[in-house]
Formats: sequence, C-alpha cells, structure tokens
Amino acid sequence: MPFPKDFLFGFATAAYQIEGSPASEGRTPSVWDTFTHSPSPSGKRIADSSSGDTATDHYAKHWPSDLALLSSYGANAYRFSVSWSRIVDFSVPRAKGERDGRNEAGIKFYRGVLEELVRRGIKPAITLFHWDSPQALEDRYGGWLDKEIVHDFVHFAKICFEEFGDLVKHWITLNEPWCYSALGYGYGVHAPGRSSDRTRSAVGDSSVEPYIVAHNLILGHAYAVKAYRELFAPAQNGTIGITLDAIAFIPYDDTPESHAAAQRAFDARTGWFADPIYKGHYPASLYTITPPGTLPTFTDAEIEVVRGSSDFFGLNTYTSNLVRDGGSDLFKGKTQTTFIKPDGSELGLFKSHVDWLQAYPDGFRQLLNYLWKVRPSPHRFRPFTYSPSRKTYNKTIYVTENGFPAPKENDLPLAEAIHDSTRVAYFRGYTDAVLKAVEEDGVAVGSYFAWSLLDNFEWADGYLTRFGVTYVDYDTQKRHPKDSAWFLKEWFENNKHKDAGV
Ligand code: GBH
Repeated sequence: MPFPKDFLFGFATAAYQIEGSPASEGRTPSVWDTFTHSPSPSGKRIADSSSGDTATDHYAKHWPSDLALLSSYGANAYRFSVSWSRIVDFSVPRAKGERDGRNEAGIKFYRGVLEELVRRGIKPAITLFHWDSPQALEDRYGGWLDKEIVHDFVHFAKICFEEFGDLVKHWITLNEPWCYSALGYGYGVHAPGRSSDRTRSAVGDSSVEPYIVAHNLILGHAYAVKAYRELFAPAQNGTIGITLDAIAFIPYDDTPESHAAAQRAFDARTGWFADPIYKGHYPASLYTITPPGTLPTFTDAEIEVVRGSSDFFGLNTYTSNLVRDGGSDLFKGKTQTTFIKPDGSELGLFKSHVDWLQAYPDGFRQLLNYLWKVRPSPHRFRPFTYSPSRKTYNKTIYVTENGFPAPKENDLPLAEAIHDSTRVAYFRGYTDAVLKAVEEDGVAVGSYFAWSLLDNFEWADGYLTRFGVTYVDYDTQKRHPKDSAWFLKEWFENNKHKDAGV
C-alpha cells in the first residue's frame, strides 16, 4: 500500500456554496451575499443571476443525509468550511478594535456536523475562510484591506479551535487567497467585486488593493496558526496550514524565456503566498513585474510569525497550462497561457466546458514533484526546472481539491447526467497520477479530497457549472450519485489500509 495509514480519502465543500439559509439563526451577510445581490455596472455578476440563498439547502435540511452520502462513498475524511458570520455574532454594532461575541446557534450547527462525522468514523478537515468575509467587517473598516482584520480573524479562529478542536485534527486557515485577492480586487469577478475595470466595478484600485489584501491574508493566516500552536495544539494535537491554488505551469518550449515565464506564472499565482509562508519572503520575480513599492513589507516580528506558518502544503489543483512570455497581466506574472503545444496538438487529454480547465494528469504528477522539492527526476518527466538551484517547499502535500465539471452536464436529463464518464476519466487519470507521485517518485502526500461532494453554487458561474460527484436537482433538492462517486469509492477502498479502522 503506497499511501500512509492515516491518509485522508474524501470530498470537499465550502459553506457559501452549499449551505443556503443566509439569515437563519443569527447569521449575518458575508461579502458573497452582498455581491450576488447587487448588479455590476455592466449587468450580471453571476452567470444565471443566482446566489447562495438556497444553494443545496444543506444547513436547514440536508446535512444529515449529505454526511450519509460520504459514508456510502467510502470517504474517511471530509473537508468543509465554516461560515465566519454564523459563528461570530455581528448583529451588535461595534467600533473598529472592539471584538464581537459568539453566535451559539451557528456554533451548535457545526458541532452537530462534527459529532455526526465522528460517529461515522469520518475525519473532519475544517477550512476557516473560504472567501465568505463578514459584510459587517467590510462596513466597519473595509474588510481585508485593513490590517485590523488580522485581529478579527484570529478572534474567529480561536472560537473555532476552542469549540471544535477536540474533534478536529486538521485545520486549513485560508482557501486560495490568490482568488480572494486577484479575483475579488483585481478582476472584480468575485466578491467583494472591487476593480479598476469600471465595466465591472465602480470602486477599487487593482494596482494596489490586491497586494494589500494578500498581505493581510498572509498575516491573518500566520497569526491564527501562531494562536493554534501556542494555545491549542499542545492539548489538541492537530495540524494546521494553508491551502493554495496551483496550476502545473509548463514552459511552452525549451527557450530560457519560456522557462522564466513559467516561473513567473507560478510565482504570481502560488509563490505570492507560498514563498512568504514557507521561505519568509515574496518571490523575487514579483518585484521585477510590479512597480516599486507595490508589495507591502513585513516587519521583522511579522516575518518571524509568517515563515514556517504551515505544517503542510494544502493544494487545490485542477489543470495545467503551457506558458510563454508576454502580456501585461500582473496576476498571471506577465505571461500568456495556452493549451496548444507548438506543434498544434493539445496539451491535455480532454477539455471541460469551462475555458480554464483541461484534463492533463501528467501535469498533476509534475506539479506534485515540483512542490515537494526540485531534484533530479527519478521518472520520465522533466520536473519544473525553471531554476534548478531553487528549493521548493518540501512539506507533505495535502491535496485539498481536485475535480472536473463535465461538459454540458447542466443541460442533460438526469438519467444521462449521472453517467458522467468524462468526470470518471478525469478522476481515473488524476488518482493514478497521485498514486505514481507517491509510489514511484517518493512525494509525500497526506490526502486526496475530490471537489466536490455535491453540485453546488459555483461562484460567478452560479448553478450552470456542476463539479459534484452527486447530482443535485435544484427544483427538488434531491441528491443522485453519479458514476464518479462510485469510481472514487472503489479507488478509496482499493488504496485504504485494511487495518486503518475506516
Ligand atoms: C476552487 O477554485 C474553489 O476553491 C472552489 O470553491 C470552486 O468551486 C472550485 O475550485 C471549482 O472552480 O481567472 O483564469 O483563474 C479553483 C480555482 C480560480 C479556477 C478561478 C477558476 C477562474 C478563471 N479557480 N478560476 S482564472
């Protein structure tokens, strides 16, 4: 058995994408409630003009049966996020610097979920922040634009450690801070929808704000980890870290320009967060593409807290890109990306209907190797040798999301949609890649969470794009397992240790 005994096999979700019930039992709005309910200057923000108001109705009604689905799919772990504005009581107006109280009803809900998971022998992995920032903090001082939020995030995190930490041994502070910074404050396509692009947003400065927000996210993460390590880990014995979004950026051709471009693309997406956290500084290439003074500085005391603030490398990855020099987009590291190789053929095996995602399992294997460490490759792939002297992160990788939206699934009748052979092909390729990375390449991997347990609110795509292994009929909220759920069940079962008690 190539996977360690305690390897986590499971599925992932996020609060705003599944819960619904935005105003129940003391929850106050998050930036996603505000964003989905206000039009942008050019019209629609969400492809089908929807919101997470109902989503999969997980909070009010379906959570017990959704957890039963996890058992029926053979999962021994479940990654989900908690809603900050359900757990902290923002109903009382407060000034900047004052801390808010607790919302006991929200805490009780998650406690119920955790107890049921434990009863089922499913290990919970909690994400504290999956983009649903409290609107109250936005109104109070501008949310993540103000360093004050570090204190409020730590306050929230400590409530979670205190209330849930006896049952939770895997904590993820932030999900994909690149998305929150670049999509929320650069392109303006995610909440809070700020951008210099005036067709998208009336407010915001994309040359400054994403960097401030990213900096404060890194600090929020790091100080939450410090609090956990000092106050809770000694008794609770859990592990804590961050989840970053990464793409296998493969040089378009064997020119120095393309290799440098691939490095910049990686730095602009992942290194922006990973390098401070694992190495103690922003990536050098970010300074070469941004005007002087764009990247905020950490104080010496801060960098002591930031460096080494993740026990593992939490990885969300879906696709690979060929990269070459060019373009002016800072959030892509001034590179151009494509799926078409110089000889005109496709990089990946097949595409999805969303323009950013192609299935290329070999890219996943390369990425796992690269994140683990740069070294002579023991297998046929050339690793990402953009700069061979560079050490990468050398931390156990927790794959916290990986998945595929089957083409046009939304238009298919149920009887066809549940036979999601393209998604099955995707998971076959990607699970095989992670197995080879562990077995043949010696990469340390601690989990594989498929995205997602359920079809759900896919952010700017609304309900039109489905990533679930379970089909959700949004008229009836009935759940229908797809073939991909049974494929993963079999893969989990074939790879689990029989004596692991799960
Ligand atoms: C994850 O993000 C999210 O964590 C999860 O909530 C989501 O449902 C899931 O993926 C599926 O999308 O500007 O070119 O990057 C994945 C990363 C970032 C991919 C935004 C799509 C938009 C196109 N996503 N990106 S681009």
